[in-house]
Amino acid sequence: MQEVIQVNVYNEKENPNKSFELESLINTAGAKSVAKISQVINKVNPSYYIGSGKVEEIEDIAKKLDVKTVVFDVELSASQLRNLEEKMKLHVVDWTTLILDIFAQRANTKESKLKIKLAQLKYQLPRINKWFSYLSRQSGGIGTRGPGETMLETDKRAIIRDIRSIEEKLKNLEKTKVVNRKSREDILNISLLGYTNAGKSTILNQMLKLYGKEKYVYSDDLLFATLDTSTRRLDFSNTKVTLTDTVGFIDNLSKELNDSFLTTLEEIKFADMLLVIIDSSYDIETQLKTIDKAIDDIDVGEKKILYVFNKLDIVDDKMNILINRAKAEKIYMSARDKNDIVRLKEKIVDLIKEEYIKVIMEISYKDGKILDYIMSNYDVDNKDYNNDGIVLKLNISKKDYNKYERYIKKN
Ligand SMILES: Nc1nc2c(ncn2[C@@H]2O[C@H](COP(=O)(O)OP(=O)(O)OP(=O)(O)O)[C@@H](O)[C@H]2O)c(=O)[nH]1
Ligand SMILES: [Mg+2]
Repeated sequence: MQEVIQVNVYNEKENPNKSFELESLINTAGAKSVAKISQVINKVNPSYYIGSGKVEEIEDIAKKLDVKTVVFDVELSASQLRNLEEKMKLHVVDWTTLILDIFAQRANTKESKLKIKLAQLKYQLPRINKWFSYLSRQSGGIGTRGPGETMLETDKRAIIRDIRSIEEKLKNLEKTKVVNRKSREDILNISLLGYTNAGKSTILNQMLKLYGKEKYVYSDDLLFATLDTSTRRLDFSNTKVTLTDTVGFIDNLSKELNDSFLTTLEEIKFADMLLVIIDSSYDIETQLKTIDKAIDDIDVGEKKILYVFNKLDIVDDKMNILINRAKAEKIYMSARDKNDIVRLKEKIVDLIKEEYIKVIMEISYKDGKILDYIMSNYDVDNKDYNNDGIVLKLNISKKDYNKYERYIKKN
């Protein structure tokens, strides 16, 4: 296994969660962290990001432990990367490269592979340097998977051509997605979002077990287990919905990476409701901060949000969770508890019904299809049969209100 030195940089005080997170990512990338170095800085050093004394310290430790790679939990500019590599004679992997590397390793659909390759090419293009290419050929390992190895031989123009061709392919894939989305327009769409490893895929699978027929999604105790959005239909008796699983967030994503991330989250824009999943056993503050930013970036703050404080079964200090999101709709639960899954479903149904509008509808006997639809999707309060058709009293969704307005009796 490749051994690396990990470097955490803090701007206020040290945070053990951050060190743990970096170590987990290094493990996920298939390497092992053999030394942990950290520095609190109040100003970024333009040449090395960290202080030059720290750079020497890392160099010494690397020599002693015979390690060839250093991984940072921050994004480095092209010149910082070059300076650090030249000074230490070590391969330097920054935060963005590490995450992209994990994505490249784990992507398994055509779309996610293309998106990640695109992000890697764009990120690496300005950062190619002799040292980088030389080292990546020698050592392999983190930060060198994907297009890295061939960078030096490939002329920059060819890379730009590659970028264009990938963008073209992605555009075509987008067209099929629009068609898929259209087929779900009538149904209420719910999106799961949250920090990586919070339990999104597990919740979707538990819901499928009780209320769905379609196949499970992949879930594992890994950071970035999910890299593609997948949508499943659920039948909550008279309320039918789709639930969409999405790629997890992580703190400190660069602007560029964030943008490519956000395109994979486009689906959220089409949601009628968001379930924000939080791992209550982990740094809640960082999760909420990261999620708030993403919600802002995708511009979906106006949507109905239910905060799901998950993994309650492994939380010691339960009081600490209760202080978050005082005014928001929320639920405390464990995806491992079947009763909690039922409670979550009920909470979702309650929130959906809050938006319903009380109406009286008159549907003629010859519009059997519409009558069927209404009867199988709503709890009807009252039915009256008259000469022309059936008069129904019920509460319906805004979507259906607009769609079936001609059947709604207005006073
Ligand atoms: N103890 C406990 N573990 C949970 C709970 N929910 C999920 N997990 C575990 O947490 C790990 C991550 O769960 P996932 O559902 O894959 O997480 P995710 O949010 O989809 O993560 P990404 O796909 O990486 O973004 C898995 O090992 C789950 O079994 C819970 O309520 N309690
Ligand atoms: Mg997942």
